[in-house]
Amino acid sequence: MSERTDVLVVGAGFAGMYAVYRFRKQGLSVKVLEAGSDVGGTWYWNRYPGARCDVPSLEYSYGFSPELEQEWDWPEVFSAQADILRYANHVAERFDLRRDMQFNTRVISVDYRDDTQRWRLTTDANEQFEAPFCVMATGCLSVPIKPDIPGAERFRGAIYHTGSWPNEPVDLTGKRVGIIGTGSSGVQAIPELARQAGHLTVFQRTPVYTIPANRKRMRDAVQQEFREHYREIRDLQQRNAGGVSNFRPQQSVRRDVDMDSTRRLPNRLLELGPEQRDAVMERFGLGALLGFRDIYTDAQANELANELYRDAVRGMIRDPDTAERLLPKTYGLGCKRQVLDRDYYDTFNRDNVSLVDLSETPIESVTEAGIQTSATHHDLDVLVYATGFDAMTGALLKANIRGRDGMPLAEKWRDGPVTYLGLQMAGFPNLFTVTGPGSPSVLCNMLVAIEQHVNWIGDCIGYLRSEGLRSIEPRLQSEEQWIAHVNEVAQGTMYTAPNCNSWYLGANISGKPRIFMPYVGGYPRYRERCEQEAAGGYEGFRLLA
Ligand code: N01
Repeated sequence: MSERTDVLVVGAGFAGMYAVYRFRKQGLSVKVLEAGSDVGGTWYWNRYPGARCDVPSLEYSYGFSPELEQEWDWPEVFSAQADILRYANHVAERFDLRRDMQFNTRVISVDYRDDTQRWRLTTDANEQFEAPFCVMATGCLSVPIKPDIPGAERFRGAIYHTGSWPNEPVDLTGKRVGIIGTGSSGVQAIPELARQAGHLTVFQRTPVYTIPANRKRMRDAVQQEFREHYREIRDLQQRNAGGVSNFRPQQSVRRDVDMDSTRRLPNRLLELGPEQRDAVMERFGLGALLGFRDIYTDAQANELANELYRDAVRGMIRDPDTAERLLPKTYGLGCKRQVLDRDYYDTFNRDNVSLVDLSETPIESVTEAGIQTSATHHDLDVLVYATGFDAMTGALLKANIRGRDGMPLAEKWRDGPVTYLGLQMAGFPNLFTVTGPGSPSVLCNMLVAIEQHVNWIGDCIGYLRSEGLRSIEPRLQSEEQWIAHVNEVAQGTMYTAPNCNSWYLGANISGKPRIFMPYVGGYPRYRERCEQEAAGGYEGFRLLA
C-alpha cells in the first residue's frame, strides 16, 4: 500500500525545504523524500575543507520570512559550508519542516500512472508514495562523477569525492594526498588540503581562471543596515539579471574603505590604453577584469583580459615552470562558472605541494599505492576526486522518470534537455522541476531562483484546484519555441565559444549532448515570462479537467 499526499517532493535542499513551507501554507499535504540523513542539499553533501559560497550570505538566504531575516546572524560576508548548513538546520527547526520529510530514502523511480493519473515514487527500500503532483527539487549539481581511470578500484588508501565528503572529520596529518581536478571545488579544497597534509600532489588537466574571494568578517553595522533594507533588497534582487541586489550599505561604510572604486572604471576593457590597464591591474588585481562587460562578448577584449590575467599570475608563483603550467591558455575568461579562491596560487609556493600537468604526463592508471602517469608513479595515502558533477540533468535522469504511456525522460532528452521554462516537460503531466534546465538556475542567485519556482508551482497547483482542473503540461510548441530561445540568447557569449568546454554545456561528460542548459537571458526577463503565463491562464500549457 502506498502512502498518499497532495504533493511529493524529491530532495530536501533549499528547494525542497521551501516547498514544504509554501505548499503547507496553501493547505496541501506534502511529503519530501531525501537520500541524505538531513536537510541542506548541496551544503549537506559538499563538506570538503574550504567549501564556501560565492554569493554574499545576506543575499544567499531565504526572502520569504521577514522574521527569519531579522533573527539570523551571518558570521562572514561569504559564508563557509558549515555556517550555511547551520542556517538550513535553523530554518528546518523554526518552521518544523522535518515533520514532512523522510531521510535516508533514495528515490529510484518516478512513474506516471495513466490509470490513476498520479505519480508513483519508489524508493531503494521498495516503499511507494503516490500523489497527483510531483516536484523534483533534486538540485543542479548533486550527482558527483568520478573519471573512469583504469585500476581505480585497486587503490588501497582512502578515497573521497568533494561532492560527497564524509560527515566525520578526515585526518590528513602527515598523509600523502593527491587531488584530481581544479574546478571550483578543487580550487577551494587545495589550499586547505595543503595546510593539513604532509604532501599534496595536484593533478591538473585544465588550468583555471580564479579570482581572490572576499574574506571579510560580517560587521554588525553592515548586517543591521541590510536588515533595515531587506524589503528593498529583495525587490532589487527581482530586477537583477543574476538575482543579487548589489545593495551598497551607506551608513555603515567605514570611512577608510573605498568600496565603490572599481565601479568608476569604464565598462569596456578596450577603452583603456596599455598604461591604464597596467594601473588597473596593479591597483585592483585579477578581480578587476570581471567588471569589463566587453570581455564576455568581444573576442578581442576577452583575449586581452586573458593575457592580463596570465601576466598577473606569472608574478605570483615563484617557480616559472609551475607558473606557466597554471596558466589557462586554451579558453577564455567567462566560458566557465567563475571560480573564487583563498590563497590558491600561493599554495603552489609551498614546499609540500607539487603540480602534475596531465596535458604533459597523462594519468595511465590508479595503482594500489597511488597514481601512475606517463612519466612516473606518485605514491599516495589519500586520493581526492574534485572531478565535478553530472550537472543539471544528472539527478533527473538518475531518478528514472517515466511519463505518460511509460515514456522515459531519458528518451525525451536523448538529444539534450527539452523543457518549457525549465519548469515542466510535455508528456509529464503535473511533474515540475525546480531550477531545471532552460531556467536561469545556476546563473542566478539560487535562493532567488528557487523561491520564484516554488511560488510559481504553488500558484499553479492552486489555480488547477480552484478551476477544478486535474493536470497541466506544456504544449509541444511552447517547448520547441522556448528551447530555440534559450539557445539563441546563449549564442555569441563566451559560454558557447567553440573552445569553451564547461559543465553548462554538458562537455564534462563524454557522450552528453552539447547544449547550453541554463537560460542566459537574465532572471527578470525570465520571471516576467513565467508571470505572464500564470496571468494569462497558462496558455502555453495543456490543461485537462
Ligand atoms: O567541478 P568542475 P567542480 N582527469 O566540473 C577535472 C559549483 N561549485 O566540482 O576541465 C583529470 O568545475 C576537470 O578538468 P577539465 C560551481 O557552480 C561552487 O569543481 O575537464 N581531471 C576540472 O578541473 C562549479 O562550477 C562553489 O579538463 C579531470 C575538475 O575535474 C560547480 O559546482 C564551490 C578528469 C572538475 O571541475 C562544479 O565545480 C564548488 C579526469 N579524467 C563548486 N575529469 C562555490 O560556490 C574531470 N577532471 C564557490
